[in-house]
Amino acid sequence: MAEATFQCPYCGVGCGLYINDKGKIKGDFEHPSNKGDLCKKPLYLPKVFEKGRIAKPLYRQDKNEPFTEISWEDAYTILKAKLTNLSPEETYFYISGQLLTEDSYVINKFVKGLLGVNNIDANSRLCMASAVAAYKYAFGSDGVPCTYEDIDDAEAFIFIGSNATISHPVLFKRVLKRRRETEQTVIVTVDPLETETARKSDLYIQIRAGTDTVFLNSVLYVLHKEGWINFEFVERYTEGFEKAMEVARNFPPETAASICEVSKEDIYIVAKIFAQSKKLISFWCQGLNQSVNAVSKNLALINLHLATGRLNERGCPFSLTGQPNAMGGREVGYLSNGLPGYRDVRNPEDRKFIEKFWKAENISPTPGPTVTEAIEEILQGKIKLFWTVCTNPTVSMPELSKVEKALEKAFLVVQDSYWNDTCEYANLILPASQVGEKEGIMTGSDRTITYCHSFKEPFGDSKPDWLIFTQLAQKMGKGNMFPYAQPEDVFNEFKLTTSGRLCDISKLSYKELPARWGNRWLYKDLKFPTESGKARFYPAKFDIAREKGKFILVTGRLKNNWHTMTKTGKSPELLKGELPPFVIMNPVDASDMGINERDKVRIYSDRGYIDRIVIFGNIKRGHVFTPFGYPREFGEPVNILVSDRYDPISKEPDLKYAGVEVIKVEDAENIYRGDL
Ligand SMILES: Nc1nc2c(c(=O)[nH]1)N[C@H]1C(S)=C(S)[C@@H](COP(=O)(O)OP(=O)(O)OC[C@H]3O[C@@H](n4cnc5c(=O)[nH]c(N)nc54)[C@H](O)[C@@H]3O)O[C@H]1N2
Ligand SMILES: Nc1nc2c(c(=O)[nH]1)N[C@H]1C(S)=C(S)[C@@H](COP(=O)(O)OP(=O)(O)OC[C@H]3O[C@@H](n4cnc5c(=O)[nH]c(N)nc54)[C@H](O)[C@@H]3O)O[C@H]1N2
Ligand code: SF4
Ligand SMILES: [Mo]
Repeated sequence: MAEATFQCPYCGVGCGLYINDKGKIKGDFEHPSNKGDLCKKPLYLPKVFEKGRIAKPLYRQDKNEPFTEISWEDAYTILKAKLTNLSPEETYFYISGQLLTEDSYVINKFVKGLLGVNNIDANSRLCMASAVAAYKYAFGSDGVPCTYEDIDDAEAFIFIGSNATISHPVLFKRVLKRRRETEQTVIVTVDPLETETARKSDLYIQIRAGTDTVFLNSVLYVLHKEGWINFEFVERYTEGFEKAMEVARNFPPETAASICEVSKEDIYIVAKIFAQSKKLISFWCQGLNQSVNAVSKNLALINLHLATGRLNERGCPFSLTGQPNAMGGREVGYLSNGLPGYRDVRNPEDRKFIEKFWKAENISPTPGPTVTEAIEEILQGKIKLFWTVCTNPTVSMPELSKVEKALEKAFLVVQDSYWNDTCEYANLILPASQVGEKEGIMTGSDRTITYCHSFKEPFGDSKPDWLIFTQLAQKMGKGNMFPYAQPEDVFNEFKLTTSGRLCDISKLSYKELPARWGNRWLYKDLKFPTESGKARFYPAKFDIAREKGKFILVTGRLKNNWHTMTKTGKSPELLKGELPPFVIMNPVDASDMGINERDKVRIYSDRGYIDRIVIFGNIKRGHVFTPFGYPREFGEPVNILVSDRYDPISKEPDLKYAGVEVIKVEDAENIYRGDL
């Protein structure tokens, strides 16, 4: 291995890492995001680098047949024939916030520019889409308004729907450091499960899943009632306050306390913190984003910042980005409505600019289907070819029985570094090089861009993702549109699309990284890129799915494993304590049902069932929690039980709210045998 610096390929904190020539990983002390700190996951990267990798392109025409190894040349020939014979609308590309910016840029250009169709989406649809929609609504543009430096002089931190202790560990450690240094610092966590983050907080509010919009509206209600609204800020810099208040008036603390099953006092305390602390940052993540009511949840929180003037030196609403380069994907515009430089296919000027820039005359003005809609379109026979890049949908997407049926039906291309569960459904598998073997950039949660140097030769015949699509485009006769020989060629093209935009990096070169785009405060002068130049309040209406079943199934993350475990799952050190697949139950609920700790239970609904070992924890009565990432090697994936209904604006699925029943497996088996 060669000595190198690169960005951690796991979470969105975007820590800079350093690897020495013996393969030992350390935090990069020069990197602004982590200043040498790191968590446990990347320490084991070198050990899992080669286990379970895909070495060669693999092909089978018939899914009942075994795969045969083929050459890249043959793989491109097969793909060219498919893409020529099918109409662009019959193809779909599903990509990832774990790709490098250069990868996403080239793939997005291939689909929207070369094929001329917007049939592309990323796993960010399951992750950040709601935060993107909310930021755009409130501030007129996407992008986190502040940066990590703001942690260092804030005095109040709210974590709502975020288990940052395990999901964004280095960031959370920075918050704890601030608390150690300053006595008056207060940390509040709002979550149905008493997580590690909750345990380290000063106040833990155990909310009923799905009801955050009510809780946050009630905080606004109290702010108003107590005379704590900053009217000067509201009048000068915002619009829509009255409409938001109209909704909030429906939720006095007595009403909200009974819907959310929290105490009135807790609502009051949060309002007081919003009104009186010196500087407040509210962090949120998937507990707000993955919901049928997600955009409302997000905006009900942003409303509180607008109502109390908590921006810039007084605080910030800070959406935590999950994946290491979801921010880069947003800059590139990789969702079904995006174009590079924070542009949108629906905007004629944006389209015209990119068409000219790409020399493509055919960018469609209609957003393509989102990935859940694409699954429907496969089942309806409209989409015939489905191509995944750097994502594992047969574990991570909701309503898995539908996903499996669809992927069984489509001509499926899987482009991945490791053999994952989705490979089982593929016709064609393309081996991809991973971070460490390829070069390019990633953008972390607070807009800091890092250059990832490689430190190893590509595994087997694997190729960088940007190169696979470049070579295919060249094979299809579009070498003039895709002339890239190295990642820097892609970067130099992409960066020009950002010139004069919010995410302007047009003057940056690889050599200057790490560097952040935008001011420390994105809206420093309190002028917002909305029509009126003002930030917008949102009337945050409440909605919740009506699910059958005695329990609400809440899903989330494991501490030491990453998603569907294709990498971390190869390390015994990281698996320790996280296997076998478990479910957290409230001990009172469990004892009512004669269930003990370590019992094996079956969690089921009309959608199917999964088996889990019971662990007791302080989870709200009537709720159970299980991590979502276990692949089939370890047990049934939980997304068998999760519905694909979604938020009407962001179209992000309701991944954390499924109605289920729970029964001891031995009883379930008795019932089953009885039926026989
Ligand atoms: N119920 C429930 N479901 C959820 C969630 C939840 O909280 N609850 N969370 C959702 C969220 S937020 C997310 S982000 C998704 C994540 O879901 P996925 O994106 O499906 O999860 P990963 O396991 O990260 O998949 C990444 C894949 O990329 C491969 N890979 C790694 N590096 C490279 C590379 O450089 N190139 C290529 N081509 N492949 C590479 C890995 O081997 C792996 O197969 O899951 C979502 N699903
Ligand atoms: N170790 C580790 N770290 C990761 C990842 C990983 O796989 N492993 N994945 C990364 C990615 S892609 C992402 S998106 C982030 C996700 O980071 P987080 O969002 O912090 O992680 P989750 O565990 O999915 O969900 C956070 C919390 O939301 C709570 N929750 C569920 N429903 C509700 C609700 O209705 N209201 C409220 N207030 N809370 C609710 C859950 O109980 C859970 O504790 O983590 C990133 N970091
Ligand atoms: S906090 Fe996130 S980015 Fe930093 S080392 Fe841990 S997983 Fe990697
Ligand atoms: Mo995510």
